[in-house]
Amino acid sequence: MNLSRIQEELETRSFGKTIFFQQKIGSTNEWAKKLAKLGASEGTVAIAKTQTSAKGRLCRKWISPAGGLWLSIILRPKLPAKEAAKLVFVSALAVVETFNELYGLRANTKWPNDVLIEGRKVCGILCEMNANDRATDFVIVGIGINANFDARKKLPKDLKTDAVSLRTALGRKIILEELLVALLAKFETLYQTFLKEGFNKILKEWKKHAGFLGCTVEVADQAKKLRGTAQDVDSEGALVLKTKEGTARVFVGDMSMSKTATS
Ligand code: BT5
Repeated sequence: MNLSRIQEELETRSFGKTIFFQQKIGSTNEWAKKLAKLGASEGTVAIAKTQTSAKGRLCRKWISPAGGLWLSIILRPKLPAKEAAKLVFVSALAVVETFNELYGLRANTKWPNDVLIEGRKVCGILCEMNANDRATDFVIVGIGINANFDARKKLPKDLKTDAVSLRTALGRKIILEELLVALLAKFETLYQTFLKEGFNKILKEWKKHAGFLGCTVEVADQAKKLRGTAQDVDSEGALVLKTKEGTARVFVGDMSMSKTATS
């Protein structure tokens, strides 16, 4: 990772003005949390070439071989926790728009925290925060992008059909520095829009890329599984599901496309 090239090319106000880089780290989110607690300013980025214990939601493993873009950004929005949680949508939209503008790729947002290319996961996002009902101290936005490796070779067997990398999708290697610069610029712009104009503007754009709306899906949280038609994602970020029993709003869970249609 050529940090001086990144600093030269970045035209952001705060995103990426300070970048910490390590060849190998446990998790960039954990690292960024420590930096935030030590007072790191908004926009500070922690990047690693590989991660040895990277996390997804619910402490699931995130596989992070060399060639990926594994980063965490520290944000300090003046928002209560409920609003700050919507940053996962802002970041997913930033990833999708960056892919489109840099590579002409059409990627999709998938509720709540994924970016897919042709139904396969190319990016996962993990937002963690130190916040309460009234205020947020910091949010760590962790973004993992499968970039310059062959997902079929570098990821475990069970992920081979569900995951994809940019290299495979584009048929060529990409320049990681170029991707990072474009992503930070896009994310900062959308973050400002979110703070100034509110969530609905972001959500409207996010939904334009949401390939699952109108489809039959299954949503599992820790307690139960629901099946129905994904009707909408509402202004709270909840998935609105039309089930046989009526309409359900789901705030947390894993969504998958159903193999069989609803009756
Ligand atoms: C996520 O969780 O998708 C959030 C992933 C966030 C990773 C970034 S990398 C930088 C930062 N530092 C961290 O420690 N984390 C963040 P979730 O929706 O729970 O999905 C996790 C699931 O995705 C796993 O259980 C696997 O099934 C699958 N998975 C793991 N590694 C993958 C990969 N490289 N590509 C595609 N899918 C993967």
